[in-house]
Amino acid sequence: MTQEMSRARRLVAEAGRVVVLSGAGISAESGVPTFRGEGGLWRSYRPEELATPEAFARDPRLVWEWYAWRRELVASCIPNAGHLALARFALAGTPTAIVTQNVDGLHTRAAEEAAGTGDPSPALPIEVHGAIHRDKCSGCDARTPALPEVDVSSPQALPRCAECEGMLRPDVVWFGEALESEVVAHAFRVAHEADLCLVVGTSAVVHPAASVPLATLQNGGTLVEVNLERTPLTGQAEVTLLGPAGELLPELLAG
Ligand code: BJW
Ligand code: ZN
Repeated sequence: MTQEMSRARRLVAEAGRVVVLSGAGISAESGVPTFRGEGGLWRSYRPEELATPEAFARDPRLVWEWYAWRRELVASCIPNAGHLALARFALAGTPTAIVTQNVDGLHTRAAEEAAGTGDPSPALPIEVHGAIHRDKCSGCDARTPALPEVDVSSPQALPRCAECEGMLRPDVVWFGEALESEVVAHAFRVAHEADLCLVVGTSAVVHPAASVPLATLQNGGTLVEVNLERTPLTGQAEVTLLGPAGELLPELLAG
């Protein structure tokens, strides 16, 4: 075991309350592409073409096509050893909150798998950027489970709300949109209460999510980071473990 890993394990063991901030990197080993960097989702699509309300207003068919592709991709993926290690840790005793920027639902599936027939709720994530498996009406904001299939053959065929006929869209947070105020307040509250923030697989450039670890720091807590590379938070982390989350998290969190 490396010295860094021993130090990080000691910080975890001594923590009274833990908050986790996860990003796309934790799901990379499940086969979900990340957003930025090598093989990132947006290498072939510019974010402003797809993940903004303006893009949806301009070309809803293109945006739906991208999300339909991602829904199908995510449905074929399963939680990896990193998701499961976090879920088992959250269920094991130390009060832990998992804040995720991911919309893929893999933390939830890991919580259910780890809990078996027990209660998964201590390991259920706070999803600050929404969920890809839900739709939201752009007219009345009603949320519904995602339709099994979206007909993207023409703008006229795109799904509409059963209540108000408004355009349905994926229930995710696009650039320039406000995060749900209660959800974001919950994320900052648990980060403020934690004495250790474990930051996993995020480039830490998208705000306000990237500021969640700062709430732990401001209250005297410490950061441990797990990533393939350094990020804007690395300078403030007590320990940065460089490597794949699916390998490092089981070693870090095993009792
Ligand atoms: C591994 C690994 C392995 C790989 N193991 N590691 C302050 C300063 C500057 C700008 C702003 C600011 N505050 C707000 C803004 C504007 C903007 C913003 O942050 N812009 C910056 C990019 C400059 N923020 C917003 O617009 C937000 N809204 C807002 O602020 O509203 C204000 C408002 C108030 C009132 C009224 C109206 C408005 C909204 C942000 C929404 C972000 N949405 C997306 C899309 C979600 C839907 C979808 O999935 O389609 O969220 S963008 C995308 O980025 C997605 C992600 O959740 C998010 C973060 O990405 P993440 O997870 O970090 O992924 P990557 O790819 O960047 O990084 C992966 C990392 O993993 C890398 O570091 C790898 O090394 C690592 N890795 N494999 C371990 N195996
Ligand atoms: Zn509606």
